[in-house]
Formats: sequence, C-alpha cells, structure tokens
Amino acid sequence: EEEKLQYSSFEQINHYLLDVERLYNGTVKSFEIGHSVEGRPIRGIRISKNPGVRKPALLLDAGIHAREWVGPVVAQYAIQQLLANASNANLTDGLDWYILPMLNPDGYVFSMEHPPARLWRKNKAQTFVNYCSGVDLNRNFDYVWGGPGSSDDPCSTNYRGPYPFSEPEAVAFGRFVLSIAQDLRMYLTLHSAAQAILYPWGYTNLVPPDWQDLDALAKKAEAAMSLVNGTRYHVGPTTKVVGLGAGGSDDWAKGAVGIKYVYTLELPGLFYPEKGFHPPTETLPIIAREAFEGIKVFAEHARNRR
Ligand code: 0X9
Ligand code: ZN
Repeated sequence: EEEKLQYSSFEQINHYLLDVERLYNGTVKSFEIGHSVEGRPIRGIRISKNPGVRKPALLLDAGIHAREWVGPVVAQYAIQQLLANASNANLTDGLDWYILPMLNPDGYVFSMEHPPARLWRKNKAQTFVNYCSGVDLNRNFDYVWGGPGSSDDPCSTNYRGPYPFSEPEAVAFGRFVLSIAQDLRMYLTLHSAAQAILYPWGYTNLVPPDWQDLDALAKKAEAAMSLVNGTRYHVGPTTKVVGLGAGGSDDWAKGAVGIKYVYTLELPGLFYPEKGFHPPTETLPIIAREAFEGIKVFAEHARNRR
C-alpha cells in the first residue's frame, strides 16, 4: 500500500472517501460539509467503531492551502492505516475520527490543472480587485480576525477576506466543527512545508495559559516521529517558529470553540522543488509514516485524557 503513495487529484480524493465508506460499511460514514466558491463539495469521513455510542473525537484536516499537496496524501494515508492496518485497531477503540483531506478544492484543482498556478495558496473567490483573486482561508477565521500576519490587500497571499468567515469553505468548516464540538478533544490540521509542530497562538506572541501541556505533548509526538527516519521537526508556538498569522483555523478552534489540544502539523518539503511544496513521490512514504507516528501519539492522548 505504502509504496503506492502518490499525489492525488480532487476527484481521486473524493473517490477514495466514498470507496472506504463502501468497504468499511458501518464503521465509516462519509459526509459533505458544504461547497467551495466554485461549487465543489467539501467532503470528510467519520471513522467510528460503535457509531451509536458517544465517544471522544479527534478532527484531522488537510488542504486548506492549495499548494500544500503533501497534506492530503498524509490524511489519506492516515485513513488507510486506521482502517486497514490491524496493528492500529486500538486507535479507533474508544475514539472517533473525523478526517477531511481537502478543505480548499478550488485552489487545489487550480494548482494542479494550471501549471503556472502551482504555488497557489488561497481559494478562488473574486475580490474587489479584478486581477487579484483568492482569500487565504487560514486568515479568514473569526478569532482575532484582522490581526497581525494577515493582509487586507486582495493581491497578498495572506489576504484575510473582507470580513471574518466571508468564505464558504471557512463557513462550512466552522459550522461542521461546532456541530461536533461537544465530543472534540483534539484538532490537528495538516500544512507544509515548515517541518514543525505548531500550537497557538498565531495572532500574538503570547502563549495560552495551558501552553506547557500542549508543548509537552507535541514534544512527545515529535520524538516518536524522529524514530522513523531521524527527521527532526521544530516544536513551538506558531509565532516563535513561523511568525504571526491571525485568523487561522487553529486559533479559532482553541480560542473560539475551546478545544484544548490544537496543533498545526507542518509537513516537510523545504529541501524539495517548488519551494518545498512538492516533495518527490518517492519521499512520500517516509513523510507519511513519520507524520502518522506523531498522529498516533496525539490520538492516544486524545482518547485517554482531557
Ligand atoms: O501561515 C499559515 O497559515 C501556516 N503556515 S503555511 O506555511 N502552511 O502557510 C501556519 C499556521 C499556523 N497558525 C496560525 N498562523 N494561526
Ligand atoms: Zn499552509
């Protein structure tokens, strides 16, 4: 399975979700949270062994930034590992998983089908500047929206949009998170390519009062990841590792929804072509395995502790 890891098209991602729903009928349920600006569905799956019984849940997403193609690969790998690898069966005992591999379908399709747009990051919304389209969905969330590290200029790659939750992709995701918030113990969002495990905040240099809990768990996950192939990830608050960026889904999940354990997992890529957003296909199995080792540590914690 692993050797076959590849970048996948938007259609392939959706097919995969529907395939696993059919294959693991009863355990996997696919759903649609809404649509993109151009009308594409935003899909996810829930993995739940006893769907009738209420359990703590973990949310994993990817693809909010179009060009970060390795995130959806890792999300699909995680699905496959959770369902098809018997040695991971314990990870779905007493823990429900919500996995959404592609939050920004329009941007993703644009970056895949239009070579000059390989480094497209935003969605495909029209703006008040005719020749500059797209909102950075990870600056559009309603927690200290408009703060430092976001731009009011539609031509910027960090354009935050005209107002918080102006974008249908962010709205759909936000509503979905609120609908499952009661059960959510953890939120992990996959990005690339800073090779880092980030925790809030992104809007300020200050850290949340419980930052030591988040830091300790992130370090534990990073240590497990490093055992796969020696790859080391940076660990720290967003602002310390990658700089300010207000309006992110992570800050919103912690600050507005109140989920304690929130992490942005920045996958590797820095040393590869296309400014790091295109690790060669043959490196995908290692990246995916490393990331999944970290995800396992996070998941065990989500299941066992509050
Ligand atoms: O800037 C971002 O949105 C993320 N880095 S990336 O290079 N993948 O674009 C980091 C997000 C960290 N969280 C916040 N800035 N809130
Ligand atoms: Zn990103």
